[in-house]
Amino acid sequence: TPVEGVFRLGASTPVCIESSDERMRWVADALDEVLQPVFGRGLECRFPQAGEPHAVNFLLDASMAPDAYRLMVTTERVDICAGAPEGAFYAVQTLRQLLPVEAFDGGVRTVELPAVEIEDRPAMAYRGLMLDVARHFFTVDEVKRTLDLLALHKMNVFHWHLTDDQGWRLEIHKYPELTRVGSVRRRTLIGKDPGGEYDETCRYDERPYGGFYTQEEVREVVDYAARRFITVIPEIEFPGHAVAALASYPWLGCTGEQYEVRQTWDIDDRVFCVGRDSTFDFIEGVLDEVIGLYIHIGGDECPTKMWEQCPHCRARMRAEGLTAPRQLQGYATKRVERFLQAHGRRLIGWDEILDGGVSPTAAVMSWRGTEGGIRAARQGNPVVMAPTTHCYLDYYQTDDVANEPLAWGGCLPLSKVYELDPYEGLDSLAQRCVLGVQANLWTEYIPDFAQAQYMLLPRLAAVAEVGWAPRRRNYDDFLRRMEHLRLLYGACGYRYAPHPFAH
Ligand code: TNX
Repeated sequence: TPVEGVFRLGASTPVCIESSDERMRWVADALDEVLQPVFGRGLECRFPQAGEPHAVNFLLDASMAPDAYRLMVTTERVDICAGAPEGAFYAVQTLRQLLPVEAFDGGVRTVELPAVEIEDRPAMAYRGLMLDVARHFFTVDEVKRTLDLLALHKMNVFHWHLTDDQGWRLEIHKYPELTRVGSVRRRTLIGKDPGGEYDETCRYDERPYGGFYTQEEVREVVDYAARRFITVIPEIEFPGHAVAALASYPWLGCTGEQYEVRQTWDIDDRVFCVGRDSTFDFIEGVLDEVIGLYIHIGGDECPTKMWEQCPHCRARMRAEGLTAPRQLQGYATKRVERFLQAHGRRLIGWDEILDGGVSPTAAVMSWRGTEGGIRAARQGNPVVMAPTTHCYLDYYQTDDVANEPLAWGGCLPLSKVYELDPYEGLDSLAQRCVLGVQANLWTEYIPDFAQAQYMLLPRLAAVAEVGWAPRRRNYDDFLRRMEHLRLLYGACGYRYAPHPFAH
């Protein structure tokens, strides 16, 4: 609600925080970060007092939801009241959106904030982005800038796709070959993958490509995310998308033949052997070194062809009384989930984990449309909606493909992303199982961070709003508000796709 008048925020406006919660320091840091480009420095911060005139006052009120906030800007002062530090953090992001973009040029003495009363909170608890760092690698700094983007959009989950056929990107002390061998591919296909038909017309760049994160770097990223109230969910693909791991330790595959880290992008038949116990010893050893409450174990696109021919996998089927090879995936997933649960952690996987029979506790990420998510929610499993139809930001943004950088395919304009209804097809009981929504950025055709930004923005904003306010949407109003957000993108130095703004 707009109110008459403005508040003059200056470099000497004090920030007063009445709270003993340590994490309010992170909120004050966030405010500094927002104001740094405006004043060239942050504001002076005082603990623990609030209610000061001509100040930015922070207060926590435990009767509010942790992620809820009230933001009152009057001509006298700015009062931010939140249920917990995360709510206060979201208020700071809203404050950033209230700043006039001209102010971001720096060296400004005072800026005028319009007087407003805002009451706000997210409807969905999970508002995420998945970044694939396996197909193309992104540096720690680039990952941090991605987290900054999530913070700007009040999103709170970073799903980090760390392993795939084309590269293993996470240091594991117990299995050093994973990064020594598995993090580098000999060369990379140029152009669009013909889908298995690799002949002499295929061209490769003939350059080794690699990269991985040390565990220290991962801790740095997790800490950076936590200070922005973002949870990191690492993904270790199992049992499919495994070739980089098999190239590192050939005994993990059914045939044990010499594998090579993949240089092309289609689905590979060569997956983890789930007949041998040594495979489970391996994955448990890996997961022991992976941090996080939720562990994503992938589970997508896992062909059963090798299992059908493997004596160990066939013996496993007999021993477990399984009647179809696909059930081996259910067996493997449940076995890994038991291990995670015994260590106080929870499993999340792509919707294929439903096909082999899923435990009632596993969380399901629905990507092949929303059907898997609907099925899972109806049987009471926690669900995240990330369907290709609305959430695949690696797809083209217009149908003018010739004038766009090479992308996976499909056409997913901003308006379509915005249309996602994460509750469609679910009664109110099942709706409660839907934790939230997620955008996915697969990077087969996204070689660098500039292009990643171009694919993310502005479509990430649409996913963010679906998660924040799934029941209160109006595309024209969204587009109108995007005009300001795009200026903010520019002022923050982000690259974005211009299509939705070309009138
Ligand atoms: C399917 S989505 C995949 C990925 C690809 C993506 C391309 C999912 C769980 N698996 O391996 O990168 O399509 O859009």
